[in-house]
Amino acid sequence: MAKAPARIPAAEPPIPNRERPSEPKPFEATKEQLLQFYKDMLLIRRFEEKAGQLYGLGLIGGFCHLYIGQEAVAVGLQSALDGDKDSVITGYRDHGHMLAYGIDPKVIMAELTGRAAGISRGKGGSMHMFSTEHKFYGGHGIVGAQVSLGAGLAFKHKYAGDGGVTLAYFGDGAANQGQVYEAFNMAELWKLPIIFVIENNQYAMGTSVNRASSEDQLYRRGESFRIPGIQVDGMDVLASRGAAETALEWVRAGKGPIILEMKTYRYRGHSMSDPAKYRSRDEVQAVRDKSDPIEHVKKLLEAQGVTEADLKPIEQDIRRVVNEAADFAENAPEPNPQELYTDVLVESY
Ligand SMILES: Cc1ncc(C[n+]2csc(CCOP(=O)(O)OP(=O)(O)O)c2C)c(N)n1
Ligand SMILES: [Mg+2]
Repeated sequence: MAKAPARIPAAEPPIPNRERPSEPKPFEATKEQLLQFYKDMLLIRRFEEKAGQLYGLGLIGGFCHLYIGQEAVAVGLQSALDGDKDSVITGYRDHGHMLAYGIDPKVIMAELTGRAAGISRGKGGSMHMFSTEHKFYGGHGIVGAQVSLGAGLAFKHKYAGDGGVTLAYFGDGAANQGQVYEAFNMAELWKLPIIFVIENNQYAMGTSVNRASSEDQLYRRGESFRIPGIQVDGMDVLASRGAAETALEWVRAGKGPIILEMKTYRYRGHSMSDPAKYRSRDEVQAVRDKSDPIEHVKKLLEAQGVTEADLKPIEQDIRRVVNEAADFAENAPEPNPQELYTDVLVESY
């Protein structure tokens, strides 16, 4: 029989001295990079506005969660990834993450309208889009499930020794889900290469983060698991990109997981069927006026000599791309009924 230890070891001090990631710095973008951020975020904004219209016309069925207001998070973080190695997984608010990869808006919009040409062959819809080609593993409707699946993706990166890192996005509401903490524990224990990204948009459906979370500083949620966390201005694409670089450096050095709490805000309701009665219009307007991520980059561009007239053709071009995507999504054929029987059983990807 194993002998009991002679003495229970002394407890460590409440906050042990641990190595911490360095303070992230805002990304220093060239004019070209700033313009690219502007275009990428504007494309998401206009795409989502159009998706909202198509939903209103009855062309999109099921749930539809828009990403308007949160554009700087996906664009800033994903711009730092290595597209050949790194993987991404998120929840149901996923259109922006796909667009940030540069995936053709046509196949994303066609997925929303349930057409065979959609990126998940019209069978996933708004919440269940995948692109294994881009190492984008969904699109998940079960709140928090993507976090444990993300830990699995990170396990695969480590097991295969492929040098990849997983970016697993989840919301402030999902941060109270039990399986998130099981994933945290295993991820730190096995030093998995994963960045847990909490998109704190202040609300989980109609419940504000302060009403639902005893610790509302969500970047601290990894403390009991020895996972460091950083709080980031998620309305600032340069801060987002800078934080991604710090996090990637930590994870790629084999130090295990890290948490990024991205403070952001969604302008629209939780989904298209939410009348948003739990907050005032003034609250939303105040954020738009003060912290809009696209206006922010526009100001930075203006400071570099880019004028309203220079930006106009960009806006027109984006509107054209989005309108073409909408036309395509409206006119493309629906899947053949036989497709009900494909992609059902496990296959290798
Ligand atoms: C396990 C589970 N519980 C409840 C729901 C219903 N539900 C859908 S979204 C949501 C709120 C999640 O909020 P948050 O994580 O903050 O993400 P956000 O919608 O703000 O992006 C809830 C409770 C669900 N889909 N899955
Ligand atoms: Mg939320």
